[in-house]
Amino acid sequence: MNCFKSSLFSLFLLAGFTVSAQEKTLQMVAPFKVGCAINPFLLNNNKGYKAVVSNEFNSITAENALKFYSLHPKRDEFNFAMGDTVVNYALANKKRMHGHCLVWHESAPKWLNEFVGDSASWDNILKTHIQTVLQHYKGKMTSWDVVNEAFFDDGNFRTEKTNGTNKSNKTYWYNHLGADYIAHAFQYAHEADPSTLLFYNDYNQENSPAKLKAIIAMVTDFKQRGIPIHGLGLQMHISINTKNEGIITALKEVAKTGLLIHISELDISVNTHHDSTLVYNDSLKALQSEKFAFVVEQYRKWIPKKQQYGITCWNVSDADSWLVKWHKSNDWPLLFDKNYQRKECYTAFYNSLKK
Ligand code: 9MR
Repeated sequence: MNCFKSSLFSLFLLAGFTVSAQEKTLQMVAPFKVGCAINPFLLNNNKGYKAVVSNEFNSITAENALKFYSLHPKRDEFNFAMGDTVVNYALANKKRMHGHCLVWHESAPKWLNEFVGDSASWDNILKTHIQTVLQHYKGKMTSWDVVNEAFFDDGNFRTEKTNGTNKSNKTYWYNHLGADYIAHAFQYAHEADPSTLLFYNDYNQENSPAKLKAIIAMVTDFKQRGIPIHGLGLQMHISINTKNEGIITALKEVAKTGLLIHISELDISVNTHHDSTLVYNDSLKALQSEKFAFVVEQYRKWIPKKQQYGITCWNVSDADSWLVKWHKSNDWPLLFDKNYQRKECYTAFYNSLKK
C-alpha cells in the first residue's frame, strides 16, 4: 500500500466504516422489516448508535420510553416527551413504529404499585391508560404490544400467588381483574385506535411448551369471542445453547394461528454462565453466528410470507444490551460491537436475510 492509499484506509477506519465488500445494509436486503429497540438518550447523544439505527433498520421499538412508568408517572398525569422523541424519529425517517408495551407486570410507576381500589377502579386505570396513550399516538403507530408476559413458563397466568412473595413477578392486573384483563386490554386498544395492529408479546416460547400452549389457547379463545388480536411477539431472548428444536416448534405452532408473527426482542447471549472471565473467542462467535442465521432461516421457513411481521433486535450494540446490566457480567449478544461495527454474526444474519 502506498502512502496515499494507506492514509485513505486509515481515514475510512476513523470515519467508522468497516472495510468490507458488502455495501448494503440489513433493511436493504431483508424480505421483511428488521428492527431494533432504541433509547432516546443514546439516539440523541451517540453518533455511532444513531448511524447504525438509521442505516440498518426500518422498524423501531422503544426500549422503555413507551412503558407505563415512562408515560404515566402520576395517576392524573401523562408525560409523552421521551416517547415522542422515539416516535417522531421513526416517522421522520420513514421507519415503522411498533409500540411496546401497554400492559405489563413490570414497569409500573410507584403510584400504581401503591394503588388500592376495587376492580372497577383498576379496570378504569387500565382503560384510561390504554386509551389516552393510543389517542395520543393515533395514526403514528403501526402496531402495539398490548399485553406483555402474562403467563408463567408453566402455562399458568402470572399471579402474585403462584410465585410467592417475589414482587417482580406479580401482576396486579390479574390479581384485581382476573384473567380477562388481557381481553379487556385488547378491546380498549381497538376501540381507541382501530387501525393499529395489536400484539401479545412473551418470552421463552421456544423453551416452554406449556407457555406456548397457553398463548395459543388464548388466541383461539379470543378468536371465538371476537376479541381483536392481530399478532404474536416471540421475544427470543435466547443463547447459543438454546435448542434448535424448541425454536422450530414455537415457529410452527404460532404460524398455525394465522396471526402476524414478530420476533420482537432478539438477542443471543454467549455468556450462558455469567462468567466474568469469559473471553469472546472465535468458537463462541461461530456458534452465535450459526444461531443468528438459524433463527432467520427457520422464521422464513415456517412463517408464511404474509405473516412475517419482521425481526427486531433488543438494543443496538453490545455496549447497550440490557443483558450486560441485568446479569452484571460481560456478554456480546448483538449484531454490532461496542464501537458500533458489524460483527461476524452480523454477516451471518445479513446473508440469511438476503438468501
Ligand atoms: O431492556 C429493558 C430494560 O432497560 C428495562 O430496565 C426493563 C424494565 O423496564 O425492560 C427491559 O426490556 C424488557 C422488555 O420490555 C420486555 N421483555 C424483556 C426485556 C428485557 O428485560
